Amino acid sequence: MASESMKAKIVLLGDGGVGKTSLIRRFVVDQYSDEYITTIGTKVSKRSLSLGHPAAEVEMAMQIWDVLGQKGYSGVQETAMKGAQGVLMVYDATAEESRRSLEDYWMPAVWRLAGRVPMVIAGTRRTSSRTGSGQKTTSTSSVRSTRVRPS
Ligand SMILES: Nc1nc2c(ncn2[C@@H]2O[C@H](COP(=O)(O)OP(=O)(O)OP(=O)(O)O)[C@@H](O)[C@H]2O)c(=O)[nH]1
Ligand SMILES: [Mg+2]
Repeated sequence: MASESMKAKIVLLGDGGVGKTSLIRRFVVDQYSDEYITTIGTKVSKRSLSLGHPAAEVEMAMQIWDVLGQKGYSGVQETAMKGAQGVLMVYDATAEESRRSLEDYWMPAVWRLAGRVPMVIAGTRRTSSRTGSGQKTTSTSSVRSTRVRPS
């Protein structure tokens, strides 16, 4: 059993539809769905991990905040950002606008509300083949991430 325990508030941010909720669902319950239901307000999930060497193991209890990405809902987004100890910034690597949004909107908001907390940037990439009717039949994806050190 872990000898120490830590808690961390982690928040996922990025434009609407970039895949934040999908990443959380995969991480917390190991499930995926092709359906897109925008997050209404915020949703908090929990997952604990044991970190470190067996002799000095730390139990990390993560409170993972998912928030809708659509602009104009700054109230709920600000509540999610306040007190965050880590941020996963998500953008769609096939939509340049969603990457620019991280620099122009999401990062300045985090610096203002949570300070210079550690951030990881993840670019999601969608590859899907569609039938003539436009229905998605297969899809795969990958996630690329970059760590941003607080200065
Ligand atoms: N092919 C593919 N589709 C994905 C992937 N991740 C998310 N999607 C699809 O992208 C759509 C939007 O995903 P969400 O995870 O709901 O996006 P979100 O960032 O939470 O959006 P908001 O809650 O509106 O801010 C859904 O239709 C997902 O099925 C992925 O890795 N691969
Ligand atoms: Mg969502």
